[in-house]
Formats: sequence, C-alpha cells, structure tokens
Amino acid sequence: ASKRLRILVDMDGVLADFEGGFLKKYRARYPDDPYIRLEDRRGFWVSAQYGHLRSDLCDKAISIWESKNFFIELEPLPGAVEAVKEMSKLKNTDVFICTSPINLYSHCPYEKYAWIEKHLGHDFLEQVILTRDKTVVSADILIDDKPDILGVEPNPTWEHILFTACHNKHLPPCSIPRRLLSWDDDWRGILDSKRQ
Ligand code: UMP
Repeated sequence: ASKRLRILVDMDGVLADFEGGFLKKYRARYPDDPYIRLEDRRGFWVSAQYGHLRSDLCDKAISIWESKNFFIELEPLPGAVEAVKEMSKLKNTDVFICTSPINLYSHCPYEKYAWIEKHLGHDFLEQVILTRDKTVVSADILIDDKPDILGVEPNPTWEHILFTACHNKHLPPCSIPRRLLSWDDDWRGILDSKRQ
C-alpha cells in the first residue's frame, strides 16, 4: 500500500501565461515605450528588469498586473489544464494550486479563484492555496517557475521542480532543482519517482 502523494502546482508561469499576458497588455497600454522581448527576459521579477531598462518602466510594468481583468484574462499555458485535470484523477494523488497573490488585493485574489473555476471547474476551488510563503505548506512536490522559493521554513517538505519559463531557461543547470521543461515533459515520471 503506497501513501498518497501531494503535489503543489504554481499558477502564474506554470498554469497561466503571466509573461505573455503581461507583454501584450503592456505594449497595448504603453505603445511608445520600450519593452523586453520574452526571449530577452532574465530574472523572475518583470518589474526589476523593466526598471533596469528605464527607471519609470518599473511602475508602468506593475500598473499592468494591478489592473482589473489582468489575472482573469491570462491564457492557460499549453497542456496545463489537461495535465492538472489528469494529475488530479491519478490514484493516491492530491493536487493543490499554490499561488502567491499580489498585495494589492482589489482584483488579484478574486480573479485567481475565477480563473480556476473557469478553466478547471468549480470543484477545483477546494484545492486552492493562496499564500505569500510556500515554505510553510507541506507537500511532496512543488512545481514552480520561480528559481528561489524562500520563506520562514528553512527546510520545506517539498522537492521543488523548476518549471521552465522565459526568465529561467538560461540558468546554469547546477545548483538549481530538477526541471519540468513544459507540460509535454514527463511529469508522470517525476511524480512516480517520489512514490514509495
Ligand atoms: N509578480 C510581481 N512582480 C513581478 C512579477 C510577478 O509582483 O515582477 C507577482 C505576480 C504573481 C506573483 O502574483 O508575483 C508570483 O506568484 P508565484 O508565481 O510565485 O505564485
């Protein structure tokens, strides 16, 4: 008898196309300002790279994801919805969506729930974990595109699987977690490697 496997799946950059949605709305709202192509993105923080490009662009970038309808209108990443639905149907497997909302709470938390209901169904709302600190959540695996996931717990129970994104694909392979290249990659194999 094998114990149940608990998986945390991040939302922005893993299920929802935050980077693509950001760039589209940024270019529409600030057509005369410079922008960073997705292939030139480096570092998790979009606002930091835009601020480095030109200091006023940091606040302009932030204004995009602070706007109403930004999070609900994000497109699912290829294969993401299908993979999570399939993962949650596997035997002995519990899947949770673990996502950090922005601190401007007027739209983001509401729209994250609405996005999950829209794409994964009403019942999936039971699986949502909104937290700014993922280290205090216990699980076997955390699938997340952020390279450094830190918080108050120095030894999280989960193994971080780095989901490849435009901003992390150039990171050197040593010193970083195992990767999932996309939802076409072998996520079942990663899960099976953690089962007893
Ligand atoms: N975010 C920022 N600034 C950035 C990029 C992203 O505040 O430059 C926000 C968007 C998401 C959150 O709400 O950070 C990332 O959450 P996780 O993917 O770590 O769950």
